Amino acid sequence: MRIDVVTLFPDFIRDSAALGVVGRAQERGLLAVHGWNPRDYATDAYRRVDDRPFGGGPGMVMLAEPLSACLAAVRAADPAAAPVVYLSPQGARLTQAKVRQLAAQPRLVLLCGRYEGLDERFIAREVDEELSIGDYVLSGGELAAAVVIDAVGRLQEGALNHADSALQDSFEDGLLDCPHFTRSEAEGTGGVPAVLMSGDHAAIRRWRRQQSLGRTWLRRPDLLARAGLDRADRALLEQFITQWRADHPAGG
Ligand code: 9WO
Repeated sequence: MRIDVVTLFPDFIRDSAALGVVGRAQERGLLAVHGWNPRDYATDAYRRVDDRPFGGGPGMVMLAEPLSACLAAVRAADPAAAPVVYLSPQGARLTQAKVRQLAAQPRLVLLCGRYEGLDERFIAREVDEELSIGDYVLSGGELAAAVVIDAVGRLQEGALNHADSALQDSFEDGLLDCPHFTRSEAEGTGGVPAVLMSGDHAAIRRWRRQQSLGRTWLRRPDLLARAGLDRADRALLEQFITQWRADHPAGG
């Protein structure tokens, strides 16, 4: 997969996409991330990429012309069609389902705004989809683009080693992850659930599933409503809830 990012800070995008699993995906030739600076496509002597907003008020708006010229160069670099995504707080919320959909594309173009954002006419003309990573305001779209690149990049076939297979991910089945434990010199095995040291792999699988269900019930009941649990899941969750209520008496 090829991801092109239109940004005033291409170095940040390149640097963040060079780390960890996503960096390894690039080294393996599974993913190519390219940064493009609209400033390189500004035509005036000052290489302006922004101007004052119509209607007045504080701040600046990114000019359509350098963005259009930059995007034309991005499109000319590869013949494959690419959806154009603008990262902004006004977008639809990014979900794991949307990440999977984007990860299946051969190409993707991400637009990063700065200042107060992009000229609306450029958005209307060129943007296929506006996406938000959460309900907060950043100083620009780059961190959001880095999030998309990370989430999409790690899903490229062959990017993950067996150990961190995407099938084991929190959210792949609509539930939160179970707790994890490893060796501690200072604490020994204190506080580690006994089942994890039992060697009974069926029991361990059941415990982990129950913890996923229970934690989703406690922390994200909104997810649970849409998870579609079978009889076995419902029984595990009921048992978790009974235990939790016994451990947390009301008013105690
Ligand atoms: C800045 C600003 C300043 C004064 C009054 C209103 C204002 N709005 C903004 C603003 O929304 N700036 C954005 C900064 C313009 C587009 C790029 N920026 C951005 C993207 N901030 N946060 C994101 C973002 C992207 C995806 N998901 C979450 C947040």
